[in-house]
Amino acid sequence: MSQVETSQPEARTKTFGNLIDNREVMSEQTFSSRNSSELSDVLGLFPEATEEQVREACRVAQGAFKGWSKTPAPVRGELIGGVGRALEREKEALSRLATREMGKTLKEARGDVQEAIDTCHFFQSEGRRLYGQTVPSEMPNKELLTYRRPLGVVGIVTAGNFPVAVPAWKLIPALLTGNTVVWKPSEDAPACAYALVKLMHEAGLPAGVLNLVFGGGKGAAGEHLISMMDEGLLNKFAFTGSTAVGREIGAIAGRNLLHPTLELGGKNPLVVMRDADLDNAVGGALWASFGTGGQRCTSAGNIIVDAPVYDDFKARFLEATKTIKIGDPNKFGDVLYGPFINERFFTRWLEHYDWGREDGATLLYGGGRVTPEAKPTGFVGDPEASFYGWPTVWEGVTKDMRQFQTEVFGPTINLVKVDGIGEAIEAANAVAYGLSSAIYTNNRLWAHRFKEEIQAGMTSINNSTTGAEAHMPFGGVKGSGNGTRESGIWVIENYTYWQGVNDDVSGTLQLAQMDTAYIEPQAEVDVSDLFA
Ligand code: UN1
Repeated sequence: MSQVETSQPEARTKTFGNLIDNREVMSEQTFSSRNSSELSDVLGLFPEATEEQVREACRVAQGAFKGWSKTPAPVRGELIGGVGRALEREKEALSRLATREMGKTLKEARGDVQEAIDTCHFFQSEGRRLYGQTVPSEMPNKELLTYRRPLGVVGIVTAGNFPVAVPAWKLIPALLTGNTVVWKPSEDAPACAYALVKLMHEAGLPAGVLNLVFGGGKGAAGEHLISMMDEGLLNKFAFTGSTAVGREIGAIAGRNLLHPTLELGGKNPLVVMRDADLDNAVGGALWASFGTGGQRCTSAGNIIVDAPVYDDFKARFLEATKTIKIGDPNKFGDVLYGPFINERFFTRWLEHYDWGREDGATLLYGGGRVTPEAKPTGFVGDPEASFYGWPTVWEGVTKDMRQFQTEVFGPTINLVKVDGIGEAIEAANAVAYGLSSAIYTNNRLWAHRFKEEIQAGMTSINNSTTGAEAHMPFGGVKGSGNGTRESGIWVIENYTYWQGVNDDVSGTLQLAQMDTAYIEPQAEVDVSDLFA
């Protein structure tokens, strides 16, 4: 969690710099990164990069582009393999740092780091592919070829909920394909970002290829980096965060004719049909709703339950919700979720209680902030050490309600009753987002219809809305993004452009479409005449 420094920090608190041209560059203003579960624990002080420092980082990345883009792709791939090995070596330390800094459980933090390792493994060998095509020409003695070329300097801004995996989804393919980078990580996870970049530099990235600038978003380093598109210093932008900010980035990128990667919000539906294995569905729904305290972009937003099993599902789901263990994941290994990543997310989440009451939904369980006086039975530790939220369940939620439509990014879920697969799909599609989705059913036709008709970039059948594997296309439709995909082979499209090459060795001017020597057909053959 980040905090603007007001009091004098303890003398032993270390101050870190931006990493520009592989050198530590300090800024006058700093902010602190704090343990999300215990706000008195400071991890370090990080710089608020100035506009001039961000500009300098972009210029440095521009300068490093020529050398890096000319480095053979298999050599770049081997370096990425080295990053993967460094991450494997430091997996435990980095996972513990992520748990301390942003508050996810250690099991999840290990998954976060593993996703980055998987990404390195995938792209290590992609350095030996990055295939282009040889294409037949319509002319003799002429060859057609296609090449993937890097775009140039990539500006990257990421969120704090996946401090290692989601940056790696962008950094690794961007670098592998020969681009250079300026990255502004979330102010909620600067320590993880610093450690990640140090490991990437350790693997041998030449100076200036990957630059790290710290600071806030609005009016700070994030906005400065975005504005570098207008200064012509960036050739690509990649962003994970809110739909509102994504739209602004899209507009600025658009007027500069750049195609940004935008991974934005979600209000992901999880459907439970009448024939579902209810134990499996309850387990999946519980994890999708409350895992990471609901602070994944793939967390479930609405659980859409088929009428015949509604009461049964609701009873089991509530029973399971009441026993969830919550608390400081640094101290208690078996909690399902920890604190809010920051106070801002907590405050925004609290608002939805007013929406629920005003819009006429029914609160089945949960009550805002966990306090010493009011805590769920499964809460362990000191609730006042940070911002912890009750697992919250609503019912009677309908499509017109704000909490049905809006991403609340916290441990809250809505139960929505429907009748049959048609109504279930209609409800699932009735939001302005389309990131992830899930259905629990053993009816193959229903699963097939859901898969085909759901408006979402990702769909799970009999599994949670979360948990995309590192080599599958990640991204959404509608308000969840602009159609770009991260991960696997698909992401390469977003960090390269195609160059088509005509190589004419004929020694004469051969004009395509005009000089092409097509073969003239002979006289027409009438088959019935042949056998008359
Ligand atoms: C995110 O919340 O921004 O599919 C990413 C998942 C994870 C990634 C989530 N692999 O839940």
